[in-house]
Amino acid sequence: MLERIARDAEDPAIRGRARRTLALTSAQFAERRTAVAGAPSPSEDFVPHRTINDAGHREDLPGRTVRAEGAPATGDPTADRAYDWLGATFDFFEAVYRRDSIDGAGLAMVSTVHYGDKYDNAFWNGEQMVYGDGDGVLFTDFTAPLDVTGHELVHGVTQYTANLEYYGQSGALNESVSDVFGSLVKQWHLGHSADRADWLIGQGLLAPGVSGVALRSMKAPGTAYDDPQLGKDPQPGHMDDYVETYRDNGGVHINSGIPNHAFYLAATAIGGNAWEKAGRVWYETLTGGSLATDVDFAGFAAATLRAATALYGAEAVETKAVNRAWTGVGVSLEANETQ
Ligand code: ASN
Ligand code: ZN
Repeated sequence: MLERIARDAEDPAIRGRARRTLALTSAQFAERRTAVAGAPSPSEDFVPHRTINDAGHREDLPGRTVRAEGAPATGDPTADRAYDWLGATFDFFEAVYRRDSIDGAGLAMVSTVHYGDKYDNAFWNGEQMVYGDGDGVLFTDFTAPLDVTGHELVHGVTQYTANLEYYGQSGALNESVSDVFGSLVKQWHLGHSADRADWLIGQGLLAPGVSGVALRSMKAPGTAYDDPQLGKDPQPGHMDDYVETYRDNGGVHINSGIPNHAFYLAATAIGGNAWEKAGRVWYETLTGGSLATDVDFAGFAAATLRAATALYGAEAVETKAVNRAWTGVGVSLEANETQ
């Protein structure tokens, strides 16, 4: 993304990657446990275990606990929003995909708000969510948009499942699945079908006066903002415009526009609620265990096609929509179909 944000996020991102690697062993253990225990019966209710901490504008984690699961509202809208959005994200994964929290095994959801001084980002550090307040000039409070919380928590889901390497195309896929399910949490929460959804990530996050509508647009990558201070949204929506760069971990927040737009094309072609069919295909792809951690766009596309075929059949409209979506963003499926 932006140089400025990349700089601010550098340390936590590096720390996060190290933790992601360390967490792999426990993630595999958790998955094995889930496999042994078998799928829960549909009547079984999962319950979230949320803890909201306040860093008091320092950068020490996790900070002071201000709200534990079931406790009344704190009166701090930022802490209470973080609590509510964790709950909405938990409820989405439970209701739609029968997933019990981030790791599928009831992992406690920990968040820290008021992190740092005018900190311009939110992130998953491998263990918990962290939110800055924004500087008020470029960005407002990072707890504001539900899809930002969804995005960050899905980095946790990815860590515990496909564990996509945070570099190049697999990194852009890691970013993209966070946008896909971040957007789906919001769509589900609002009851928006694919044709009603705004397909924006971080709507409401840009400070007043910034020329833009959101951080990213899945419907029209590259159009979310164009501002003298922020620059122009650098996202491509087609392989013809793929950005080769060493910045941003090889363009993870840039080229994610391509798989983001593929998901948008698939979901809108299928119609109805995006989380039900296109979302199911992407969810099975992410969690199904068939992806290499360094999978590229073509490999991921082929995996979505296999998932769609398994779910709906080779000749189904859903499968054809997925196929056409990848073709629509210039990702070729032919070469990978036999892998
Ligand atoms: N908000 C950013 C993200 O989740 C933080 C980062 O890791 N660069 O992608
Ligand atoms: Zn991300």
